[in-house]
Amino acid sequence: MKSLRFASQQFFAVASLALSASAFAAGSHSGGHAHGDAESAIGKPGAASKVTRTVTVDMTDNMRFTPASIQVKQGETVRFVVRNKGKVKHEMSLGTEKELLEHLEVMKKFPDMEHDEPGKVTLAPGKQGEILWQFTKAGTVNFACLMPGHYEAGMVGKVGVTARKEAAK
Ligand SMILES: [Cu+2]
Repeated sequence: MKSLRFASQQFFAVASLALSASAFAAGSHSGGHAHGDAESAIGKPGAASKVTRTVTVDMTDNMRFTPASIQVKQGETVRFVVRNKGKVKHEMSLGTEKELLEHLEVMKKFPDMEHDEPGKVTLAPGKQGEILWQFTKAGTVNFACLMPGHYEAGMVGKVGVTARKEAAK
């Protein structure tokens, strides 16, 4: 019990570091715990009523996402229908490259740890899940599978977010 508690404290220490980094990047301070609905550097959890597009993403044991490159417009809310077509567990995690790498380190230390985050779905073989996400900032949002060894094997992808034309000022 003691070691488990230590492990989770470590985990949250690392996780909150990552969180405060993204809160800083977004120019806001959400006060620490949990992403909630807070907007981060990569956008925010989407509302089902605002979905403008559905993108189906397949995950396979050759460590690939299909498609691995997705183009959206700034402001768009996307429903990702994520399907694990493989025989091992996979996940799709949205994040900045920095966030994903930090997360990867945590996963290496605590491979069995699963935690719910809106920009992420972990799926057993044959399962299907969803991520609803609104891309509020132009640029690139990365995604990856952070199961041990998968990121390293190239299980990554990118969402390109095209800037919305500025309304007349
Ligand atoms: Cu994977």
